[in-house]
Amino acid sequence: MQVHILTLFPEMFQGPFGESIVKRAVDKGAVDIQLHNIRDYTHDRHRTVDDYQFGGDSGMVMKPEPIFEGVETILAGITQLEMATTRVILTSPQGKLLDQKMVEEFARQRYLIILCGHYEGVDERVREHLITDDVSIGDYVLTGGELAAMALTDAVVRLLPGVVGKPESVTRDSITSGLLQHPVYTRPAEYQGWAVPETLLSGNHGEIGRWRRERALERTLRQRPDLLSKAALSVEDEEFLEGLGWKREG
Ligand code: 6GU
Repeated sequence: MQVHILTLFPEMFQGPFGESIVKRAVDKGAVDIQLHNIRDYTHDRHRTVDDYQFGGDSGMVMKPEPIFEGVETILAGITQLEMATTRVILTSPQGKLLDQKMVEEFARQRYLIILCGHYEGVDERVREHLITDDVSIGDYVLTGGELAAMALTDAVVRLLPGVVGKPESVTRDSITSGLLQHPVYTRPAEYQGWAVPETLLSGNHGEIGRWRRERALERTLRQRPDLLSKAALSVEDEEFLEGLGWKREG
């Protein structure tokens, strides 16, 4: 997969992409991440990327010309057929909330172009005529779309074939299954007088499985009850949750 990121601050990406799993994925050739400075697509002496907004109001707006030129330059290296399927993603607080389903969809593409929004926003003609997906990573405001682009890229890269060791560590993890992850423990079996739950040391895989499922259900109910309506729940799961005061919808 090729990920092209258009940003005013390409240096911000060096840290997160230069370490750990993303770095390994790049080194292995599972992903090719290319950073493009939007300022390189300006032609005036001051390399202007923003301007005042029509209609007044404070706050600068990202100009359309460098963004169109940047995206078009990237697209010039992509065949016609693939161009039609290339996603051009804008990171902005006005975007659709990113979730694992969207991440999985992005991970199936051959090319992603991510435009990092800034200032008060980007000229609406960019959104109308260039962007295929407008994405936010949560209901809070960041100083720019770079951190969101990093989060999105990281989540996509870990799904690419061969990047995370075992396929089940990707499919069985939190959220993918529709529930939050159960608690996990490692050695020592007792630390400062706090013991690891006995069931986990029992060697009884049936009981361990049930313990994990129940803890995942319990935790999801406490922290993210909204996830339960979409999770695949068995009759036993529902009975367990009802014992904790949960009520089925509808
Ligand atoms: Cl994508 N951009 C900004 N500026 N703030 C955000 C965001 C994006 N997602 C959540 N907050």
